[in-house]
Amino acid sequence: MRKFFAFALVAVFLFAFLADAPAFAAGYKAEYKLDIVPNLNTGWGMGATYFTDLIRERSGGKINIKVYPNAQLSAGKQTNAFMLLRNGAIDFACQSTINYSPQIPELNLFALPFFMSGQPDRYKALDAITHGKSGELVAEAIEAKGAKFLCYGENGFRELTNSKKEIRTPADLGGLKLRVVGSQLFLDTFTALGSNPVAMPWSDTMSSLQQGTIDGQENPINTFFPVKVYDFNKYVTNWHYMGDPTMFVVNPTVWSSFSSEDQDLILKAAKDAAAYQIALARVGVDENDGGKNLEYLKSIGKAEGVVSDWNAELKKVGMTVTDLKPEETAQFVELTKKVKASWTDRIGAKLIEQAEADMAAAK
Ligand code: X2X
Repeated sequence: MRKFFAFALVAVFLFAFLADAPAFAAGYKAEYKLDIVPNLNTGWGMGATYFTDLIRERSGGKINIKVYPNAQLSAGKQTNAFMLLRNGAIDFACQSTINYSPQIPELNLFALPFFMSGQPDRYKALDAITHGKSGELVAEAIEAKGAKFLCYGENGFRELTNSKKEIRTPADLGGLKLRVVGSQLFLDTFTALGSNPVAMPWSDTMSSLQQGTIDGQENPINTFFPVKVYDFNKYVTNWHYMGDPTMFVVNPTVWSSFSSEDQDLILKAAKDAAAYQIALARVGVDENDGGKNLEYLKSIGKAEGVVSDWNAELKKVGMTVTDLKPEETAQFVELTKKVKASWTDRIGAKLIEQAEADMAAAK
């Protein structure tokens, strides 16, 4: 009889443990929240969704993350999102360095005008930073402020659109009202170029373009195309003035709640999703990629519907596409030199020098 009770007791415990295994094992949440700024059909959104899909699949359904697009988790206030990640209102994020830059000044490095595109190959230059010592220094700065950093992804190089005229030189920008992200460096850059910048959340941009309260905006093509900027802006200038990487990050308390096997799984998924997001950001716009981004997307079964020539696509929807001559770009570079000088102390002279050394070594 005693034996029977002992056996029954063990059986009951075992059943309770197995039935409740995922939650019991580690006290995981039923669902985690992941923050992104644009909508789900942008490269940024597709990369973030792939991250959560890989984690769900590879954890056998144990770790579920929901992507919240359109800055819903920060009620549209995208430049406050870092505070929400830090205090745990947001568990995960795939965020642009621009949106966290008000709290983490080192992140302004990437937004220094013509910093990477001044190099012979802008993509090599960006990779040299994100894979180099300077990228590590930036990641340390992020962690010091209270986020677990996983890896860099990519929004893309940012191009300029407007409703008024073709932009070839700074003189063409005179007085144009351009929407920029709520970051001082952007206001400084666009003021230095002679335009009239207006800081505004991305979530308000499309309606402001429609109403004509602003004339233009700047974003990577695969972020502005899916929201049909071309309905209001007929001119696009490919000036590549800054490369905008994303960061896959986690709230540190959430991160430490995961077992070390699950941490490995999440980190690996972030790297795989970042590779996908980076390929989406580059395919059809990197004129020197020799087809390798499309090949990569094919290799992971994700090439369907991918645009392999963005300039052709932009023309198809009625946009006038302007690629700048070197002497035209040089005029923008000249006018923004003082912006770099005035931001050096805030970003850190050592960090900028390290980034320059990383880019030079990769040439
Ligand atoms: O607000 C923008 O321009 C966007 C969507 O690119 C960012 O979140 C930085």
